[in-house]
Amino acid sequence: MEILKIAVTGNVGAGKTTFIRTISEIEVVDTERRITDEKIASWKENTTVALDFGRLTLNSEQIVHMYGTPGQARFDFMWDIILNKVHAYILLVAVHRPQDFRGARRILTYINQRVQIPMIIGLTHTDCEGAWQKDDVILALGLTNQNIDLPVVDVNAENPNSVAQCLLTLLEQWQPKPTT
Ligand SMILES: Nc1nc2c(ncn2[C@@H]2O[C@H](COP(=O)(O)OP(=O)(O)O)[C@@H](O)[C@H]2O)c(=O)[nH]1
Ligand SMILES: [Mg+2]
Repeated sequence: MEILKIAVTGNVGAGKTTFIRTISEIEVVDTERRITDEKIASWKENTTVALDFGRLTLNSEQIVHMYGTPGQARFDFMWDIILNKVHAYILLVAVHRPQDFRGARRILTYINQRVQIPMIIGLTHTDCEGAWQKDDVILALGLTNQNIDLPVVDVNAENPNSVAQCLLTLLEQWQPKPTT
């Protein structure tokens, strides 16, 4: 049995917890807590303090394990633990919140400096008011000038088909590695 470990990362509110909940066949370990940061609390009640974990059976030989990274900076140490374990990752970016693009870009740089593994960028909240167009997000994330060639797909974290499609696109880039 091969276990494909995938990190689901992105800013607070990008849709990580929803993404994992939508596709997981087990109840996601609930690590949500009420937000204590007043700025964020004005628009979001809960955040992930430790990590979300979900599981998806692909076939008789392969299972996907999904780890959602915590959004708040003081949990950064969790990142290194997760990054060292996973085989691929998904960066979710809420395209209606351009003030978060810099944070997404930082995440991208952080990961690329540490690991070379398959990745995909999932654009969430494309249905929301103020959503940026894909090409503009790609520019804002600096993907073109860093010569980073990776799939950028629209994904609605609330929609099982959309989440499955995003995972499949990621799995297409898979280079099987022995699991540890
Ligand atoms: N309209 C819309 N809402 C979304 C989408 N993706 C996630 N959400 C909602 O955005 C909110 C924040 O998502 P959450 O999973 O908590 O974000 P996290 O902080 O990254 O874990 C939740 O209310 C989700 O239901 C999307 O593509 N479109
Ligand atoms: Mg969350």
